[in-house]
Amino acid sequence: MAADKVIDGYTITSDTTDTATNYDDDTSVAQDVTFVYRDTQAPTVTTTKTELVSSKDGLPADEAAFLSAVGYATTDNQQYGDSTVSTDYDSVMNDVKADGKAREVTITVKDATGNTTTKTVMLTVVDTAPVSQEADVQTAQKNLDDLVSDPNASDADVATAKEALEQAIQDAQT
Ligand SMILES: [Ca+2]
Repeated sequence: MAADKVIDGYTITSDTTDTATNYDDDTSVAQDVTFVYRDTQAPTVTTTKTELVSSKDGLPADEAAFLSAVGYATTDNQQYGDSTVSTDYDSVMNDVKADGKAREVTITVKDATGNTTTKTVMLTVVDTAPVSQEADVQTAQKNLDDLVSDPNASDADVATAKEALEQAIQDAQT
């Protein structure tokens, strides 16, 4: 049998700590069997938000704040070793701040074996310049940004707050 060959139709589930299990039905020919623990199951990654909408000033300050704001969670089957999470939030945030265009932030989770799962969250900003000092704009901006840090803010509430801010900006400019 070829090394590491997967046998179609077979799934071995083992909960044993035996060190001397005998798989040899022919005592005249020794059979050496090596068990290799190989986790092939990638982690799960979930977020409560698929899009994070914010004013430029209301963007989460760092990766940890971003992950909290989008309700990030992960699970994995592996009992030995922890999964690690990384994102490109910092660079994406800087790009979005620079030109105001929405971009995807990619969240990557890698388990201890190296299996990875990614999930993206759209990062969308509303630029309040050049009317950011107008009272109505500031009020609408605060209403939107208060929802940024709430991972359970509903899409409908965020959409309403975004539209209200865009309207306040438009009104201030005319
Ligand atoms: Ca795993």
